[in-house]
Amino acid sequence: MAKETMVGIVMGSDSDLAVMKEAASILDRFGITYHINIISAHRTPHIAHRYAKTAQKRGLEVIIAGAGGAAHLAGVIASLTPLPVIGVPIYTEDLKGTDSFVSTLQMPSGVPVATMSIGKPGAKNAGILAAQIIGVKYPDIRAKVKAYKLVLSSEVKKKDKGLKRNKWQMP
Ligand code: RP5
Repeated sequence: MAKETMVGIVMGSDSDLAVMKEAASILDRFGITYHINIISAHRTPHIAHRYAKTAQKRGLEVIIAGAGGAAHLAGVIASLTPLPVIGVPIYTEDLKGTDSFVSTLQMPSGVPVATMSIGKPGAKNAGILAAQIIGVKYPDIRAKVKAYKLVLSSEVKKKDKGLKRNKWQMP
């Protein structure tokens, strides 16, 4: 059975919350406990440092970090903890999130950040990836991830059946 508060979700601003909630929702679905914090790599660097340095001791197993623009939060945290860090690039008006994406993705050799796609799909996938990482150790969570994948596949099959009457369906 999984233990308490295994995932830390952090984001650079409350303006990221609508996106990062997707990670929280999917963790809820898997019954994985998490804490959410707003911590900025640029506006509160000392707190980001403390958060990362104490994360493992506080029992976290995975960290999900979302930020937009010059999105350094995931990278800074990854540089200070041995825990796996999953980065979520937040969509931005000016550069459509490509700024966030490249800032999160292009880490130097030696400091990986598992970078997701931009925005809500990325945040949701971050939650799923966190569950998959944790599932290596906890069979109950692994089973929930497997069940989730089955639901995804049955939804697609159902949609395919819905095409039956259309002439372009594969015979
Ligand atoms: C980043 O700057 C945050 O992650 C957010 O995506 C972006 C804008 O922040 P606010 O100006 O809305 O606080 O650090």
